[in-house]
Amino acid sequence: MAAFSDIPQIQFEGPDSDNPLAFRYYNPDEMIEGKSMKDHLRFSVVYWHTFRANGSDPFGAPTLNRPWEDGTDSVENAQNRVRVAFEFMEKLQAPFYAFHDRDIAPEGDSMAESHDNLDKIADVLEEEQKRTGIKLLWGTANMFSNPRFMHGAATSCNADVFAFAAGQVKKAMEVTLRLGGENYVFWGGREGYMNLYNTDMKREMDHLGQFLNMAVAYADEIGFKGTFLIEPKPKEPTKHQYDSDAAACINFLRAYGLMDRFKLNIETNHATLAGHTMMHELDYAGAQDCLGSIDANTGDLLLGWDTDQFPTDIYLTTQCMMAILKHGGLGDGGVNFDAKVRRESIDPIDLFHAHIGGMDAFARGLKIAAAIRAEGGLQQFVDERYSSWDTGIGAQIESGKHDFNSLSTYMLDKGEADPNTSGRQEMLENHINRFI
Ligand code: XLS
Ligand code: NI
Ligand code: NI
Repeated sequence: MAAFSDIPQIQFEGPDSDNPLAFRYYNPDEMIEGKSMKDHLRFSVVYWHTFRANGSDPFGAPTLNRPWEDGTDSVENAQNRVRVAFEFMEKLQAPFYAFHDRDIAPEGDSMAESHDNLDKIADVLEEEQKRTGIKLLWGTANMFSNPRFMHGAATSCNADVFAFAAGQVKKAMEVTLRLGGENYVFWGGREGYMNLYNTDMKREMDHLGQFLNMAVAYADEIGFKGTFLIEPKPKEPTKHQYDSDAAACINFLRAYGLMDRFKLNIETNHATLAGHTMMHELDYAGAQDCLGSIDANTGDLLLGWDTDQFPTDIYLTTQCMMAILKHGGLGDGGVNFDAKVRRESIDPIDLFHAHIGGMDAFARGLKIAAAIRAEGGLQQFVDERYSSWDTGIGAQIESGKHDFNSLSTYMLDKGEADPNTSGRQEMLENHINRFI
């Protein structure tokens, strides 16, 4: 039954190891800024890509060898897959995982049958969580694959679809609670529009706000205390998604009174699709006290869609960790690898190489970011750059002691504003390179 019997548990062997099945940088118990790497990073494996992707794409058939699959959509096959998943995560030393309801259990012919299937899989998930100590980072409901959601779920033009979505999220929240999930995610898969001619945008957004408030009310009813997370993405599958980027999501949450229960789950490839860097999205969310968790992956500049590749770029992971450390860490969130192996990487062992690479890249980013912070030169530069706000007129403005009249008088008297300092961008880029 074991699917990976020839693969040992992955261990930290240090940067000089030439073993491809070892960590060079991820050393779970190593302390950084007073916290273990394991607790900083809270790595999570996604069920959908890692255990459900088969290598098919819009142009071609499945390619991936997954010998544990029996080729059916049975509950039994799904239960067996859970055991394989936990064997994998245990060998990888991944402390968390995340799922959509439809990744873990087959959808039935009715809502009742789907619920029943979910319960049968949750039984095995619960057993395996107990056996291994691996925890659920978050659960979510897939409200984008089934044709009933073609016009959206909470934003569908059809009220019955909204009702179906409510029933589905209710159940997904119950399963998440049962499995001790620390968060619950909403990614608005089709919550957007393809064309404004046929769309009542205001009505759709009001419905989404109402739906999320119902989720909060139900969480209170059943005692789910985890954080709700919205995952911004600007497009794909729809042309425009209402949760398009961090700023749009936060505006939405404020408008519908959801700020105290929701944070954001920021995904790298979604940030770049929105025309932002990941660091920007993290810093923006952090600045608004909305940084909840991250979906760690990367896109490809030459391919303009959500390619969900494993992150290996040290600059990217360093920038992520600089922003995350700056805002006090991920709390109950984690570094969730919403990433998939390429369809040409067909062997089960490729799943190990992919995750090891992502974990090492983030561990390295964490160490580099911590070293940059410890050295302090960058922060010192930023502090000095804003020092006019620390005393005199700047400090008075920040503490609310001025208005347009007093500032106008001040400047008429002074004559000119002279920000005679260099931004030193090139020097700072060189400074970062010293630590990479
Ligand atoms: C798709 C999203 C999705 C969410 C969970 O682009 O990243 O996988 O993370 O629904
Ligand atoms: Ni994601
Ligand atoms: Ni994505």
